[in-house]
Amino acid sequence: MKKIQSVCNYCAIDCNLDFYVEDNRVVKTVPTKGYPVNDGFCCIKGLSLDKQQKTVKPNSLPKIREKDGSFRQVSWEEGFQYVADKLKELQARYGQESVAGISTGQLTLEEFAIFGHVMRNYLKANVDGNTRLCMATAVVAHKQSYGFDAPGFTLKDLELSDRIIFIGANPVVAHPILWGRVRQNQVPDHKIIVIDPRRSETAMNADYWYGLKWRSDLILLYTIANQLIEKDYLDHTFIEEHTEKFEEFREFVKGYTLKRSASGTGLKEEQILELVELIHSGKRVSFWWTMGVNQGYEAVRTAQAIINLALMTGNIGKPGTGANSITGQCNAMGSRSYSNTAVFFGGGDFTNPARRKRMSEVLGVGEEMLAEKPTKTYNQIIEGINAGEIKGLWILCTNPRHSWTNNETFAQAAKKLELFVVQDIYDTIESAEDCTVFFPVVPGLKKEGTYINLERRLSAMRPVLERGENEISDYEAILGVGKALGMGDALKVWETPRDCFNLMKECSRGMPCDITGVTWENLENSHGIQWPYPEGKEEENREEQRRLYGDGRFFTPSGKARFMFEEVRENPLPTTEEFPYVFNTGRGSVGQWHTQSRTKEVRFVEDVSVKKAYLYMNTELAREKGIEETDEIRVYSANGQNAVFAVKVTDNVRHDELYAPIHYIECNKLTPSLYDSYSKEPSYKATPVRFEKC
Ligand SMILES: Nc1nc2c(c(=O)[nH]1)N[C@H]1C(S)=C(S)[C@@H](COP(=O)(O)OP(=O)(O)OC[C@H]3O[C@@H](n4cnc5c(=O)[nH]c(N)nc54)[C@H](O)[C@@H]3O)O[C@H]1N2
Ligand SMILES: Nc1nc2c(c(=O)[nH]1)N[C@H]1C(S)=C(S)[C@@H](COP(=O)(O)OP(=O)(O)OC[C@H]3O[C@@H](n4cnc5c(=O)[nH]c(N)nc54)[C@H](O)[C@@H]3O)O[C@H]1N2
Ligand code: SF4
Ligand SMILES: [Mo]
Repeated sequence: MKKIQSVCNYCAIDCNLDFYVEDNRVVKTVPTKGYPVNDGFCCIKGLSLDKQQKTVKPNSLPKIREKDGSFRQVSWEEGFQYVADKLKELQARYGQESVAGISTGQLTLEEFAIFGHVMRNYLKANVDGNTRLCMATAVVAHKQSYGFDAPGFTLKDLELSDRIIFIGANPVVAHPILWGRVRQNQVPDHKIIVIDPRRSETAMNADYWYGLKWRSDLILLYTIANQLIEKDYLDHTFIEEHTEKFEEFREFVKGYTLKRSASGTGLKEEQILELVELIHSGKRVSFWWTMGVNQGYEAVRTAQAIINLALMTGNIGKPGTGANSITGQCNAMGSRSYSNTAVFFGGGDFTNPARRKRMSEVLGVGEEMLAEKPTKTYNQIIEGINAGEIKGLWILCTNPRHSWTNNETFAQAAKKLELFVVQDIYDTIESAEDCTVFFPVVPGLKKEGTYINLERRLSAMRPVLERGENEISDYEAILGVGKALGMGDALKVWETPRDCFNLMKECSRGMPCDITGVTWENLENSHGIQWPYPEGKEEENREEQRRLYGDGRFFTPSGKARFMFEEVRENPLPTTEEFPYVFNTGRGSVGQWHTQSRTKEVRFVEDVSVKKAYLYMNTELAREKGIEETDEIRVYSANGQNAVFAVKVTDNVRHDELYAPIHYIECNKLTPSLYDSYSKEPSYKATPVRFEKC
């Protein structure tokens, strides 16, 4: 029996697991003991990684759609050539930007890096990722406030904090191992505080729950700031030495009175004051936010309003503190720095001359081959397809027909494409229905590469199972198309994931996310390595759980963090008489993952999961409307669509709210085409709707 340590490629915790393998079968999965992230624990998804056996059938080959709609199976070489020729043909006919890609935060760092090289550098196409649906807000907030997309915390901070404040985050369901770390907190009199309109599973387990009105966090956070200033609950030294624009901020928040906040949030003035005192009485206050913040129309400013609170109270860079954005997908952090979409590999703007020069040296290509501007955003890509400007799309490791907001717009787009390549481990996903080419690739258990978790920790994915005939990885599929495109020398240093990793290391040299001290070999069977980890400074960075900003220096030109703020906007999509309820969406259970392509194969998850779309309705509302548990209702959205859901009755949602898990395609039929102004992340969590009993 062999033992192989690898990483779970579901959520951003990146638990490490020991797989015991016999006859090319996993016989036992044991969470790695001593691994600083999950030390001997993991959730049901990690334990069932080997249950995805129906993925790529042995001998699977690419499929190309014929004129009559049927599929023809072809060799990999033919598949690569077909896609390469078609991409070039479309660009020749309709222009360079007529082809696009949608990448992911769930592949290895090397896979989306090579995708960025082929698609963005060589073809000059637009490539966005599903991280736009998830982390784009945090990225923009970090860049503006700190000067670089660098979340500073380490998971250990959860154990050291005496005020753990979750804002729009439900780790009991979405990040169970992170919640486990909260449970290990031994600080006397520590308090867990949850801000969420819904009485989420985390709220149920907290000491304090603030059930504010949806989309009212910004008013609340500015009011808290104003109260902290009025009461002089500030860290003056930190503000003075390490921040910019505080005086403007002080003036700005004066308008955010308790009265205004109470009416805007629906909380009582005493509750807001209680929260202010909780923050002030904490010695190590940490704020943690996730999708309840990121997915809104003024999301970047909301995230920054959290950062502002940490800055003004000096709760940053010290143990147990921070304004900490929790990442969703296993390699979202990797894709943020190494996918070549918003910034160069390793960070830095596409227009920065010094960075361009350095990139061209490292990659061994002329500067003219490098991407020149950030990509068009996800919504622009889908709109571009529907407008007839984009004719070719290649998606990998994401299922937008289900997960994209207002998802019927994706269905329309898919039908318009002349080339639609879907690369996935299942050909049964909804997005593959209208594809013109399907590339079947192997799942994580059969490949190698690097992942970066939410606390900037790199970990090694190593092949657990051997591959069968014709089975290839995402990396090889992308490389294959690149070669068929005739990239020649531009790919010569990209032959294997290991080559790519070494390139990415060089790209990171001197950047905040410097990983030049990490080697492929040292990462294997290791405890993971957090960035930064520069060459020559390994000894200095020996500590296993490190945080940033301990010296109060940020990545802005002045080295100071910026207070970022803007007046609260009127809700562009408010409830109305016609659509009086708010449709909130999010994770449903620990066992279910997003669009369920993977987790529906796991027997013990599937056995206990609801088979059809459902939503939660408040007990009182159900009674008023004569609706009982399991009744079906038709929900009509302000986006013009409607869908049927079974009802679960609960006291944990507001009277004016319906909460739908995202694991059913009906959910995003109803969400709107509304985005944050800066990050372009969809506003998934508050759609005005009405309903009727079926
Ligand atoms: N089991 C499981 N785990 C997962 C995933 C999964 O699919 N399944 N997905 C992973 C991914 S990619 C991500 S991004 C994370 C997401 O992790 P989370 O963000 O924690 O999960 P969500 O359920 O999307 O949303 C969190 C909470 O935001 C609240 N919310 C809605 N509107 C508002 C608001 O206006 N203000 C506030 N303060 N809160 C609001 C919702 O009620 C919900 O409880 O989970 C990761 N983990
Ligand atoms: N209403 C609403 N919608 C949401 C959200 C919400 O909170 N509310 N959350 C959003 C968020 S945060 C996210 S992250 C997105 C997630 O949305 P998606 O990324 O679309 O969801 P997944 O189901 O994770 O899709 C991953 C796909 O990759 C495939 N796959 C798995 N492993 C591999 C591999 O090794 N190679 C390849 N090529 N394919 C593989 C899986 O089969 C699956 O089809 O959903 C977003 N949508
Ligand atoms: S899904 Fe997340 S918490 Fe669960 S085992 Fe995987 S990495 Fe760990
Ligand atoms: Mo996500």
